[in-house]
Amino acid sequence: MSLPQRPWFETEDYETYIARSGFDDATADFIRHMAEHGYALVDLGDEARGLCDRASADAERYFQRHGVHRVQDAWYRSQAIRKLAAWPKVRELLRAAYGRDPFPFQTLNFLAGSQQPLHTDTVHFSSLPERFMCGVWIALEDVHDDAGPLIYHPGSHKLPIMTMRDAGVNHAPPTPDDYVQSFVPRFAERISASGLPEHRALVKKGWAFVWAANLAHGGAAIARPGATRKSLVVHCYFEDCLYYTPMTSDEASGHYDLRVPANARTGGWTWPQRDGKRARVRIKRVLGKLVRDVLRVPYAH
Ligand SMILES: O=C(O)CCC(=O)C(=O)O
Repeated sequence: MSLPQRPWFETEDYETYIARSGFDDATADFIRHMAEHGYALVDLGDEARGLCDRASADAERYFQRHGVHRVQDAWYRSQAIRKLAAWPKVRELLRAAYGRDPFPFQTLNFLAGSQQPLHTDTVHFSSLPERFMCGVWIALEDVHDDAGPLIYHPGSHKLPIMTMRDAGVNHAPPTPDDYVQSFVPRFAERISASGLPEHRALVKKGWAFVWAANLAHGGAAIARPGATRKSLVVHCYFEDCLYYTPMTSDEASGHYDLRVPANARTGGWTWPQRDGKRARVRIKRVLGKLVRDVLRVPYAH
């Protein structure tokens, strides 16, 4: 059977897909929630809950050593983080909702709320076909309202994807400053104009909040100084796609800065390909990947 060109839950006939696939009720509910709201909550179960403290302790070493609140790709050195990133129940649900097999390509551990401005992941990581990317946000402790929870706008995944060009950046390639000065304010205006209300994710330890690539989300302000909000964000791509970085691409002129994403489940990489045909990737990207793969050092910042 050929792979879908759009995630199943983002198509108009997802009910027909659910009916013909014979999913159990929990899977069907997950797909419906993703379709209607752009996110869904999943209880990862007691075994995963048991891993949360180990995952926090493993990340803590980097927080302390570098005096930071965020570490990227700690899965390279932590079995607990890697196991949570590749949790089989999440893989099954995502495969059902998207119609393609997912793989975790990046992890981020946070000690405290990120206070990140509202954004979608489509501007940071994208794919061809589009929308085959998602975030799996795992609470490593219960999240409290004053600790800067994740904020999100249910239904915003149905809005058109906003690119840097849509945000008024007309030179290529765009820069991180363009993101801060143009994308962030324009995107906030768009979400405010949509009238979609803001929600706060008070997620319990061992639960995952899964978001669609185009769901508007960010981090609320921390109201209690010193409050922790230990979490693990897992970014996933899906099989047989081209993976690229929109910020250093120029989609309008057909230039895609292709990536070779890591695969935290296998420990290796996933080469970008489409319809079974492997893509050509800039040598700079491949060398960067090789170095990263040999060193396998998490990045604390
Ligand atoms: O955890 C947060 O506050 C936001 C995380 C986030 O936006 C992301 O990883 O894409």
